[in-house]
Amino acid sequence: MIFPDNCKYLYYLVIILISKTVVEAQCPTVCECKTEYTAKCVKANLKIFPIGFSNKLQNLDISSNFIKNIDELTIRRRYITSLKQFNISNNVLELIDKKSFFGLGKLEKIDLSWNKIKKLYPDTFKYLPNLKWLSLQGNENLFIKDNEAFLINESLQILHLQNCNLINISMKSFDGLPTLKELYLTHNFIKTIQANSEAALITLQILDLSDNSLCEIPKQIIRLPNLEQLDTANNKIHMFYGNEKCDEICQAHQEF
Ligand SMILES: *[C@@H]1O[C@H](CO)[C@@H](O)[C@H](O)[C@H]1NC(C)=O
Ligand SMILES: *[C@@H]1O[C@H](CO)[C@@H](O)[C@H](O)[C@H]1NC(C)=O
Ligand SMILES: CC(=O)N[C@H]1CO[C@H](CO)[C@@H](O)[C@@H]1O
Repeated sequence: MIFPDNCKYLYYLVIILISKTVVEAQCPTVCECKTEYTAKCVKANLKIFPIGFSNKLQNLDISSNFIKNIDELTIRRRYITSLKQFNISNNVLELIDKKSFFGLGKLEKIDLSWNKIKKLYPDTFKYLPNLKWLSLQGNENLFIKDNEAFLINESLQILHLQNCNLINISMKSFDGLPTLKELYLTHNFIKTIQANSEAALITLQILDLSDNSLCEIPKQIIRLPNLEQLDTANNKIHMFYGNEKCDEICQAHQEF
């Protein structure tokens, strides 16, 4: 008999079509998703966050768009809580809610560079046990409190704060980041570093202060117990405290 066989093929065809539709439906039309784990929605003229992602999504690149805020429900309503890497660089983000990233237990890397963020709640990244890398580079009006921790998280290792128009830096601002290993502060206008915390930055290994307006580096910085690399090129430094450790760790091209 021929009929049941045909029927079988038809059955498979229907299954294939359905599963194809389902897979495609898991990618917003403005994005490109090579697998259900990745979505690229780059330079797509987006003003609002697209919908229709796979809930298995791990890597979302939504850079170079015009998205203005990520509110409390933006991410949760899209069921993308499996995210590991999130790139929303080069947008016009002004506002990130205190709870925008809550529940993203797998998130490791967040690129928020080149946006218009002025204010961040210290708890914004607090409940992200796997967060290792964060960039806030190029947020030119970012306000960093100097008398308390500006961000709190116990896993963050690498923080980018280049090109943020920072004028002075206070060690206390970094009090809430007890595992920080690399801090990039290059291309700001930093004139002073306030050494007002004993606990801050003790795990720091790399500190890049190049291209700023520093006249001196406080001894508390030079003596940070784990510091391996300190870059102070292109500053106005004529005074180095704690010279004994300086030779070991300073890079060659600084001016004294
Ligand atoms: C995020 O996207 C920007 C612009 O497309 C790119 O330059 C940057 O390298 C990306 N960030 C990461 C962490 O991959
Ligand atoms: C910068 O320094 C000024 C004067 O020393 C101080 O009032 C201000 O709070 C400092 N700001 C930061 C962010 O450290
Ligand atoms: C200092 C602090 O509160 N850090 C938080 C960062 O991440 C860990 C893991 O989720 C939290 O337990 C901490 O409370």
